Amino acid sequence: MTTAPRRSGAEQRFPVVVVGAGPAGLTVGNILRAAGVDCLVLETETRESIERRPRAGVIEEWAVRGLERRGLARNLLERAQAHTECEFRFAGERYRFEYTGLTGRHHFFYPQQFLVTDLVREYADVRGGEIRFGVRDVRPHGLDSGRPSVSYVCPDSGERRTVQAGFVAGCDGARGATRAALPPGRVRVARHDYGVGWLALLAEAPPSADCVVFGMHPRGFAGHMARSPEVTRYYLQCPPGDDPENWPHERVWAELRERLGAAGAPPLQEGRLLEKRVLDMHGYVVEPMALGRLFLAGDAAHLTAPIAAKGLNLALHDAFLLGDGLVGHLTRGDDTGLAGYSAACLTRVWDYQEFSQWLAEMYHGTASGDPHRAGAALARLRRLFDSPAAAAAFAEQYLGARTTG
Ligand code: RFL
Repeated sequence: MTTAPRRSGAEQRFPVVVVGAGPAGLTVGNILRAAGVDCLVLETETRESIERRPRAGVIEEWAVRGLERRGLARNLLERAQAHTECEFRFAGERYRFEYTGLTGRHHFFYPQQFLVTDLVREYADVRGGEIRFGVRDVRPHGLDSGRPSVSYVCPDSGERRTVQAGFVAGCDGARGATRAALPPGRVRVARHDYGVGWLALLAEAPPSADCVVFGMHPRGFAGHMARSPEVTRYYLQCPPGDDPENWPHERVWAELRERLGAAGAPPLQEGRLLEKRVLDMHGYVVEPMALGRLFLAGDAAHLTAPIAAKGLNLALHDAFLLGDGLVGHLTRGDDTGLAGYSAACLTRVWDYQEFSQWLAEMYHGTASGDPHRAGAALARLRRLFDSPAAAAAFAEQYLGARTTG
């Protein structure tokens, strides 16, 4: 067991300070606690808020197995739905795509807030990890030095506190403080803008199909994804920066009916819209994902637009490697995991970024207004159903089945 002596107040010290209690940060924290490593998780939101925040729902099988191996998938395995196929709708027809038959793998559907609830309970209530919610103005210091620290404003007293850290795990998402604290010029940030927006919707309505549905339509892409028997996520392509207020209830359902309409498709089960926000589709990758004693993980290091439902999966992949690497260093003096961390993560990150671009063109080409792009997008779609080799390649990428996590 590696536990550093701790003192109170401004001089507290932890072998690892994890910034952010999302899937990445909580998974790292859980791996550290399981190995007896002391750590502190700092989170700007309240526990109630992170346990209720709806986002992802699709988890790849290798990621579920990775959680299971670390004792973190008990509820997930009991409650998640396993999906074996998806459906494409285009040119007024429905096309089922059975990916499990091609890969032997499933997708698991489990709302992200359920996973976060499981992870925070395991970390704080079972494994005895320390976590501070509601902290403000988190600032990493001395990242490049051998003695980093993190300061934050305490929600109760309003005082700034500083904790010394052996390592800082930057797991604070796309708008966090750790990536922003990287000295300019020390890392490269590669960005991609897809030039489209998605209206992300959560409807209080049961799913309208027994699998994920993708609609490619001249009016724009539409998506349908079950979240629970009572709640369904929908997406509608829209202009980037569009105002959700431009999308009243009637317009949303009329567009969904139109874009997801196909011969023999069951009618959509409509319901109250619980969430309506516009996401501009863009991505970025920070290289390398480590600087000195700071290691970035998850959305803090790379953003994958939800086009291919990969972000949560990548966050878990990073967290497995970072957690294991920190445990190796802190308990056995083995630096291999930390030394290879960035390169090992980035292989999968770039693979998924490329797949997102490929998929984005197939989803959005039809509505691009450019007949050449529209024709090519349709050819890309048809190939999935004409060519076993193309279908197998798609299934492998869609399931993240090529590399193991
Ligand atoms: P998170 O989940 O954003 O967690 C970061 C945590 O850090 C906190 N925080 C800070 N804490 C301390 N100090 C600061 N300065 C802080 N700033 C922020 C935040 O409050 C938060 O608790 O990042 P993480 O852990 O890297 O996890 C990434 C995933 O959340 C994300 O990639 C996915 O949600 C993306 N995504 C999907 N991914 C999938 O794999 N499958 C999907 O089906 C899927 N669907 C989606 C998605 C993302 C969506 N949105 C909202 C962008 C659907 C949507 C609509």
